Amino acid sequence: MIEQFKEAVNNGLSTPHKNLPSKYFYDKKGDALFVKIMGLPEYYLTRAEHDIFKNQTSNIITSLKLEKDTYFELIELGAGNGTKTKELLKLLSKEGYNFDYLPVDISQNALDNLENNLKTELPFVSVKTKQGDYFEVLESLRHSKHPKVILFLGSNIGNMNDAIASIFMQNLSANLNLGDKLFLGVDLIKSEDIVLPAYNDSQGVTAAFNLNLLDRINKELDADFNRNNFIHTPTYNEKEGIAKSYITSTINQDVHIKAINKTFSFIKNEKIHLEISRKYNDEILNNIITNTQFNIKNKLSDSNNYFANYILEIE
Ligand code: AVJ
Repeated sequence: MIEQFKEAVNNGLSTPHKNLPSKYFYDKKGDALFVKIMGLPEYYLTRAEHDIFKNQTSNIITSLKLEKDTYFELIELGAGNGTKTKELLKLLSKEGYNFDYLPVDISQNALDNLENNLKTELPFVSVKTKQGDYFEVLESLRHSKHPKVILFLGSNIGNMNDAIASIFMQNLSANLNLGDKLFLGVDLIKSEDIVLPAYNDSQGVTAAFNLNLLDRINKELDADFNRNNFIHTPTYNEKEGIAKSYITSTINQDVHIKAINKTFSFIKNEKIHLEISRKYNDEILNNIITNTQFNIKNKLSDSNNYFANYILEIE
């Protein structure tokens, strides 16, 4: 883990266009900052998807073509705290559907918290947590032959560029059987005045979330980044539909990273690219699933048409 982190930081800071991968945002501090982001007035994504789960719950069940007397596995990739999913679990359980809920996460701690919460809030739902890498878990479930519904929510796919997202969809498709469904949450392409503030909030929480990666490098790789010499400078291009986050060096400076045994120089106004947040439409999603067995069957949107949950089926 630390070796991978070291290599990613070294590679990312050794290229002419410096970059650091956003997957390393999520240490303890980063997790807490992301929870704060989800509650920000500017961060519409979480509310929009929750709107769909809360106000169109039976529509979700109908679109997934679930049947009460056919057992299925409801598998959630990257389960988080389950706020949205609980709306669906509540109705499925109330209406007597026959299913297990299988939240998959890399963090056992996140799974334990979710399991305990569900035990008290939805005691009649059968929960089987699966700790591990998404594809390891899917591979292990592959031979069960029970119908599967995969939930991949929260625009988590947005952090992948299109090439990586299509490989991800190919892997997912290869681990599923005919008739299995994917319920995919994506943020929709819309104007800059709505998207950019979601990544540049007035309280500076997103700035802190990005700059926390420098603190993490300081802590884990024994470096001397001074975060006061960097600012958060996100962009959004409506035409391509991608928000990008950068941090920009405000001065000429050198940073030494002991664990890598190397000094990195930054010139004034030089940017480090940290994250992409891809926004979608039908065409982009169709491109990404080209080499898979998935087909788009349906699409549910929130009342503002900011966010969508697509239903894809293996055909
Ligand atoms: C967790 C990938 C959905 O890109 O919107 C939030 C992460 N980054 N604010 C997103 C994030 C900055 C978020 N996802």
